[in-house]
Amino acid sequence: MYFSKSFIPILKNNPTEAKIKSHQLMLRTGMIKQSSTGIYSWLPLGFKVMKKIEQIVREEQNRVGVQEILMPTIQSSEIWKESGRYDDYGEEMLRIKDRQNREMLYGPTNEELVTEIFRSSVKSYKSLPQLLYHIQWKFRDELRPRFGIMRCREFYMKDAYSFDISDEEALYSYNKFFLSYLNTFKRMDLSAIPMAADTGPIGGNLSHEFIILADTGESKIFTDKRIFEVDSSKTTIDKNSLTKLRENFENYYSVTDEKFNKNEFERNVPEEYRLKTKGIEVGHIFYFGDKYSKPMNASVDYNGKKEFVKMGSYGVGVSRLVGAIIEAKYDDKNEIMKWPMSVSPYDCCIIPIINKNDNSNLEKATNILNILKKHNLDVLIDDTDENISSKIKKFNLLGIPFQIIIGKNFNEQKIEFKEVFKDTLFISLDEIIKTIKNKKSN
Ligand code: 5CA
Repeated sequence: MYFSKSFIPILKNNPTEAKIKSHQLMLRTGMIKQSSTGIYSWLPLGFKVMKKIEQIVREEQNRVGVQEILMPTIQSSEIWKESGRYDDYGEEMLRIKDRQNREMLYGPTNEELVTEIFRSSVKSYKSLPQLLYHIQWKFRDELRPRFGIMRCREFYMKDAYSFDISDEEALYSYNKFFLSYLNTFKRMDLSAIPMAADTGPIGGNLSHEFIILADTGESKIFTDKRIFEVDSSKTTIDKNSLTKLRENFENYYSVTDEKFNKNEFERNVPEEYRLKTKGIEVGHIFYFGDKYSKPMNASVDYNGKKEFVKMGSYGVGVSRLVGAIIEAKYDDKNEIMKWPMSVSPYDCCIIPIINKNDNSNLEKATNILNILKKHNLDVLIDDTDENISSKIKKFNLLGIPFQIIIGKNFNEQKIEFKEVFKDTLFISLDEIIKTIKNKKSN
């Protein structure tokens, strides 16, 4: 892609309305554009990142056996009246009337709708467990939308739902999501810690938030530093291995502020391991048994007996993650950003120095672009006539992990090549391709 033809409307300065780095940078680099309060359009650069995040989330759901569906954004109020949440949900729910004057709503979450889908077709315990997910826009009329897409009104979420015959089986499902979330965030180069959390309007009594550390985060957290050392890499998806994994995490005190108890914290965590800090909630899982299945009569036949299914729900903030990754990866001091390779909008950029009346560097750059394309690398080439220092500044801001610079001493065997945050190298194109592909496959 040629920069001059791309739709990346970069702003000269940080927009003053944005208070935190991710919001500033997303507006500045033209990733998003606000359309009304807490509602955003996603422009190509932001959209590419979000779609890569979505695909990682999808692959990790599929890996633990969750099946993808797609439910609508607009729901009927009837099912919410059945569960009793139509009134409870309050002002956060966007309520709409259709032309027949029927009460509809824009879904803030989907427990009711998925339960309705389940109960109309699953009749026997032999079809359990059922694990279903979708990735869909949600709307919550937040009282104080802020920080751009971090706390907005319309956002993109992966929400999954589990249906099981017993508490024991349901906890097995819960633990599958627990592992799947650790793997999902790891693939984005994030270290997300599971923390015991409150259940709020979703309900139930078992819940974990997955939190990444960031000073600008909205969640206050209290944790034992040793939790960062817990290794999940050898966990398999059998029952015992998953139970052990959760125990290994739960050995360490780690809670959000709603669950915080000073005495417990000080009793359980030696002083040198105590960490009080802030974080961003990127995922949240809940176990709530028959909270929805009972009032909505979602039951199965279990050897002639009617059993209400035991349910859990599991959310990932797909759009929020775009901002969360920026908060985690941005280097404030040097004003440099590097996207993790797995979600980067482009694999590499080519920055030719272009002088008036001399297109030779642009031609060399185009040749390299065509070769990289053949290797399935997604490359952005800066064909503008800006000077080199402003071009480099621009790409440092865009955060594309690799830069190829084509200047006046271009040498095919020693091409100027840089990975952001690392030293400049002078290597051949083959070596460049190897380096980028290597990073992609990690
Ligand atoms: N039904 C459950 C699980 S599917 C549920 O809705 N959980 S939630 O309320 O915790 O939301 C799941 C995730 O969506 C959160 O962890 C967060 O990452 C993201 N999220 C929630 N509210 C917003 C918001 N206003 N803006 C951006 N992301 C949000």
